[in-house]
Amino acid sequence: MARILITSALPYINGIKHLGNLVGSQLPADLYARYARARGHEVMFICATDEHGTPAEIAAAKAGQPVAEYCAAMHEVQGELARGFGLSFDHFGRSSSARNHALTQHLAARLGAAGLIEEVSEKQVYSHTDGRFLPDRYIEGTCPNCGYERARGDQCEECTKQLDPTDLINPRSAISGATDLEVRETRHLYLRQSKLRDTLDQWIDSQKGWPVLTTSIAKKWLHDGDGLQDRGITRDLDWGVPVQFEGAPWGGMDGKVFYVWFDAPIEYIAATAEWADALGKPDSEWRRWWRMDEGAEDVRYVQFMGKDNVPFHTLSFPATLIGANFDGAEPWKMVDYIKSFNYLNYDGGQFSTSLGRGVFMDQALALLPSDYWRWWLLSHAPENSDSEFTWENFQASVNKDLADVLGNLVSRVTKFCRSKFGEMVPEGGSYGAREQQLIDDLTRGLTSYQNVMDGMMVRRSAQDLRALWVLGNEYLQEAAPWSAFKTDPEQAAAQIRLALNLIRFYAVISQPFIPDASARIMAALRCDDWSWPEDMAQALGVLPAGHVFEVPDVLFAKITDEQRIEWEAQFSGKN
Ligand code: B3M
Ligand code: ZN
Repeated sequence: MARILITSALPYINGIKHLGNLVGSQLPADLYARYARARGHEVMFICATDEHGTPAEIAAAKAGQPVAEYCAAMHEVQGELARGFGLSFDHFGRSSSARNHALTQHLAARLGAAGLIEEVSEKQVYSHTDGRFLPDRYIEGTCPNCGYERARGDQCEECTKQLDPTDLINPRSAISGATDLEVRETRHLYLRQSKLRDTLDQWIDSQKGWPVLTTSIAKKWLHDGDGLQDRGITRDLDWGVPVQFEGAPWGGMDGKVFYVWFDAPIEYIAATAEWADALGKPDSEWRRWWRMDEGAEDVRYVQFMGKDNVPFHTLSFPATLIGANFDGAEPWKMVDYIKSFNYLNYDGGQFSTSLGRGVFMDQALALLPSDYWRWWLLSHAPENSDSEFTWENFQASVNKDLADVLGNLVSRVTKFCRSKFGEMVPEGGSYGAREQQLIDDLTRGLTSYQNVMDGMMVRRSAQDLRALWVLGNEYLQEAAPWSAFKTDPEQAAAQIRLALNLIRFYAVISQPFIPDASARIMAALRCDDWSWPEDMAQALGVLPAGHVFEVPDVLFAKITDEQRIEWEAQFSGKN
């Protein structure tokens, strides 16, 4: 048994997320968390809403609400949707929490003490039309690195380069489109990341087996051009963690807040403290996950995120933690493995919040149970390249994998048993060579499934799981208890006893992917033995002869052509 700390990138507070956001971090993180728990590991799975920065302010203004109220309400909405999708966070925190304010200020002060903070008088873009400074994302323009015309002031989505707003060519306000921008002088704190370049480089080199997508992005920003740039970590905004606080090693920073990307990853730690607070646990309980000197040496820390978030997690956040430990007094737990994802596209284009194109989390749950979406999204996760959602593909995958392969097996076996033996695991007969072969095949298949799940290979895991379901179907096809029953009812009884146990086995191993369906199967089987199969023959004997069950309702309804056509039109973003 190991201790595994899992964080998902924090969804921005400014609206309901689409399925592309979900599959890029929260959902695969949940898959891994559920699996790790099922294998008996001690897991801490943390997520939170990322609530600071201009996007929150703008969204609140649009909604006509004070920003704090807007964030509180939207946090509830996002939390409810997360529950709807079965995301099993140990805590879903808020980056605006008192814990995060305190920890962000503390770490900034430590960086100051380390000589890693510089006060810089810098030029900021002020918009006359909007009557405010325009930080980061609220300036758009052409990327100086790749020429992409809709790059944001903090990062180019196209080439992932981190930018400063004043780097943009032909800048305009993303709020109003105004181009009457003026550059004004203002003082800010900079994190001197460049001083940590060699340390970060060595740290990345010492990581074993990171995905190429992760290391290539990190290495690019360490070595390209002038190498790692110092970054402004404060902004002229009202909403956020105040830069001026009691005991701050700097003065004259009133009215400024920390940059959202400085405080957001710190919330991974703060949210764990929020978890302890919510349960009335002492600080030592969260610190044993995060402090190497207080129990975290044996923790394995895994982060999940979309590729655009990788530079912040391989460079900026590690720089904060390494810098804060300059004198060896605060050894914070650093990430051990970063699982990053490409983008999910929607039917020949991109998901678009502004155009209402694609399926958003609330809409998805209104259409179909969450397991349908979980299964499709995870089995088509954009791992090695971008992937694409189409309704045709979704329909095929739900109807074939879930309804035909798994659902049909469950229904056929339980109904047949009810009609011939009653709702009770039948006794009599014995297992022969075909059953032994099934056990051997399942043993091999399970080992492979476990290996790819351990390695967080999401698509391969879905394939392996499906292959295990197929083995059961093949067995039933060949054994054909429905015909065996006519000539040899004892034989059929043994086959059905095995098949009922097989269904329980499937519920247990499928739970990380489709938790609701698994729970329904287990409830119908009147079984609460969720123990992970260690020995296949034993796992297929958990339900003894005489054990009473019920035939479950239809597990997965097929998606009809009419539904598919209707949904295609509904979500095209054209109306
Ligand atoms: N809020 C994700 C995004 O919207 C960003 C992640 C923060 S993780 C600390 O790009
Ligand atoms: Zn670019």
